[in-house]
Amino acid sequence: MAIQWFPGHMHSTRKAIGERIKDIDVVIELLDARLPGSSRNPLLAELTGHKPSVKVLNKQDVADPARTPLWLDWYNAQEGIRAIGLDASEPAPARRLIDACHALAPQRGGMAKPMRVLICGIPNVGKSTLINTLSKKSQAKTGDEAGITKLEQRITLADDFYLWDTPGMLWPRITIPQSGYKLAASGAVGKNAYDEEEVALELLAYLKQPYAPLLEARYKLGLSPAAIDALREEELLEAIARKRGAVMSGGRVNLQKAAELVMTDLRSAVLGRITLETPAEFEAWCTESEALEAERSAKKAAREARKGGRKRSGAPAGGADSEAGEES
Ligand SMILES: Nc1nc2c(ncn2[C@@H]2O[C@H](COP(=O)(O)OP(=O)(O)OP(=O)(O)O)[C@@H](O)[C@H]2O)c(=O)[nH]1
Ligand SMILES: [Mg+2]
Repeated sequence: MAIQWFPGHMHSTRKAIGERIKDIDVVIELLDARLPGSSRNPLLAELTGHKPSVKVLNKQDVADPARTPLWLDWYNAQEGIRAIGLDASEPAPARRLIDACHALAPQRGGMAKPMRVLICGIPNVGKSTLINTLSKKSQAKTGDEAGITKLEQRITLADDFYLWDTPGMLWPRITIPQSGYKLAASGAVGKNAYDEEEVALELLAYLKQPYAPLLEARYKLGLSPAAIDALREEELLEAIARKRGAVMSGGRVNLQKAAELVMTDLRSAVLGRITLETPAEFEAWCTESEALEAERSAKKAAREARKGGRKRSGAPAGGADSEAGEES
C-alpha cells in the first residue's frame, strides 16, 4: 500500500511558508543524502521555487560515499540548482553555508537589510540540528523522530542574519511508491502511517543486491553476497530474525521485531553507510510514476466524459458500465 503522511501541522506549515516566503532572501532545502531524490519535496519547490536556494544533502556521514558525488553532480547539472553535501553537526562546513547565502543574495546584509534565510525540508532530516550548529547554541529542539519541530521559529544568528526553522513537511500525495518506502525506512514518516514489516521487506528487497556484504557483516548469516541476493526478502527477514533472536515461544519468528531491528540498524548507520537510490534508479521511478499518473488522469477524464454523456441523454448514473471499483 502506498505510504502517505500529511498531518495537520503540515497543512499549517504549508500555509506558514506560503506567507513567510515573500520576506525571505535565500532558501536552504535539506535533503537526506541517503535518499537524495525521494527526499526532495515537490510542494516546497512550488512554494519556494522562485527564491535563490541551496540544496543540502545532509547526513552525508551516514550515506554511501561512492553515491553522494553522483547525486551532487546530478543536482548541480540542473539549471539554477546548487547542491552541497553536509553533516549538520560539523561546524566548519555548515558555516560555509552562510557564505553561500551571501553569494546568493549579495544585496542583503547590515542592520537595515538583514539576511533572511528559510531552512526547510522533510521531517527528521536535520533542519534544527543545522540551525543549532550554525548558531553554536541549542536554540532549536531536535530529536530522532519525525515531527519534532511543530511551529516555525526565528533564530537570530547575528544582528543582520536571521534563520527560520520550519517543521518538517512531506507532500499531500506521494506518487512514487518506492519513495514512500524509502522515506518511511529513513525515519521521515510518522510511525502510525506505515506498516513496519512491509517497509522492512521493501528495504531488504533493495539492500540485498548492492549492500549484501553489509547485511552479512551485521547479521552474520553465513551467506555469500550472491546467496543473499538470491533470497526472497521474506526469507531474508526470517533469517535475520533467527540470527538476532527475534523468536517467539514455540520457535516462530517474530517478524515485527526483526523489521524494527533492521530499520533501527539502518537509521543509526550500524548497518553501514547506505544510500537507498542512485540517480538512474530514481529517474526510472519518476518515469514510471509519470506514466501511471497520465493513465490515471486519462481514465478519470474518460469517466467524467461518460458521466456527462449520461446526464445529457437522461440515462441513470451507475448502470451496467458503472466503474465504482475503478481508481480515481
Ligand atoms: N548522522 C547524522 N545525523 C544527523 C545529522 N543531522 C541531524 N542528525 C540527526 O537527525 C535527527 C533529526 O534531527 P533534527 O535536527 O531534529 O531534524 P529536523 O529536520 O529538525 O526534524 P523535524 O523537526 O522533526 O522535522 C537527530 O537525531 C539528529 O541528531 C547529520 O548530518 N548526520
Ligand atoms: Mg526540527
